Amino acid sequence: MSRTALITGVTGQDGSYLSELLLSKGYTVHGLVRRSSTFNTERIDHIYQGPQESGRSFVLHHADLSDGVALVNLLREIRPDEVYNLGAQSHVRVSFDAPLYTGDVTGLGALRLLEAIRASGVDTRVYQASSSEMFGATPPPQNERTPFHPRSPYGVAKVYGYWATVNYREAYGMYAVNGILFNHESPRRGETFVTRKITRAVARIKAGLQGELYLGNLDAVRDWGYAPEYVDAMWRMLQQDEPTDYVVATGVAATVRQFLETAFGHADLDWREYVRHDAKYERPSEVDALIGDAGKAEEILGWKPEVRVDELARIMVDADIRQVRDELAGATVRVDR
Ligand code: NDP
Ligand code: GDR
Repeated sequence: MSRTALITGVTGQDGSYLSELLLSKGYTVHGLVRRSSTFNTERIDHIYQGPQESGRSFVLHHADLSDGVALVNLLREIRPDEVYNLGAQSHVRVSFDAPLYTGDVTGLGALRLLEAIRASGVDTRVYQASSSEMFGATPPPQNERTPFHPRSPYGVAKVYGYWATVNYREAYGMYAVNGILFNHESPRRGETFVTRKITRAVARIKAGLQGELYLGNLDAVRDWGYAPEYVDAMWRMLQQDEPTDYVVATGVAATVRQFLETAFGHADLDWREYVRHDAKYERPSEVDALIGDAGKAEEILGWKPEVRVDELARIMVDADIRQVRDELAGATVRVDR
């Protein structure tokens, strides 16, 4: 029997890769899309199936993590075997500008979904997209036993979602797990996260479309992995006999400056000629260093990362150079529906 999954945040970076993975495994995938005045399905347009098609395996629904009743109704209608909660206001800097909204969607949203599962009585497994940002000020290496010390409204909200997930597991015996994922990137990464901001700038500078790149703190250390590999870890977490929480990371550290060096170097450019500082991109409280220890995921899930930061930077630069080339050639065509 084909299995059914519900993904919140299906239009995001991870939602798009996870949809592809689950479809390739024969799942019927339902995605929660929030209403927008512009198209927000660019990352999943290539797998979109219109409402007129029969026997669809990829189905989108309008709903929102702020609407608990809609979540209950959706769960009753779909009755998924697995639920992946990837929806969030996921930008750390923005969370300082919109702290209550971030708390509502990223924190309470996780609880709304858990409570909707309980209230609907649907027997399902649930994955919560927890984050290394929860470790915040606690020094690396970080693993499942590392204490949390979040440094942003986003990190605080994710800690709330984390504990809500643990609580529903303990209180109601739900198969509910936290994937504590360290930064993971790809050509589909949002353009305002630092890696993509850099690789997109490299491509645009190379094409003569941009002269400068404004950034904040270049000393931050991150453990950057490759998103398609990380969604595979999410799926594995829901296939075990017992629910438990996992760190997912590469264990390899790099500063933003090192990422700049690799990305610009790959296009034969010297980043020092183009990068300028703007304090606007700094955070009121910064997370200095995140480096994960994913030993538990390797041991229990058999999960191991392949792509490390330098290769990741090259993959992203190459993809952005292709994209800029296509844009310049006028090849970006949106099919209306
Ligand atoms: P993205 O920002 O790319 O995607 C976030 C998704 O959440 C989008 O589909 C967005 O919709 C949706 N969303 C935003 N607000 C709401 C809302 N009110 N109701 C329903 N959906 C909403 O994030 P990623 O794909 O990078 O990350 C996926 C999840 O994993 C997030 O929860 C993130 O916080 C977490 N995470 C990410 C890490 C990373 O390095 N990428 C690391 C650790 C955790 P729209 O497209 O309309 O904006
Ligand atoms: P992060 O990712 O905050 O780790 O959260 P981001 O790419 O935004 O920042 C990484 C580091 O780069 C520094 N930085 C800048 N960041 C941005 N966005 N823009 C800049 O111009 C810039 N200049 C320097 C930041 O200060 C920071 O230290 C991501 C998100 O995907 C979260 O949702 C996820 O939970 C965590 O990763 C793990």
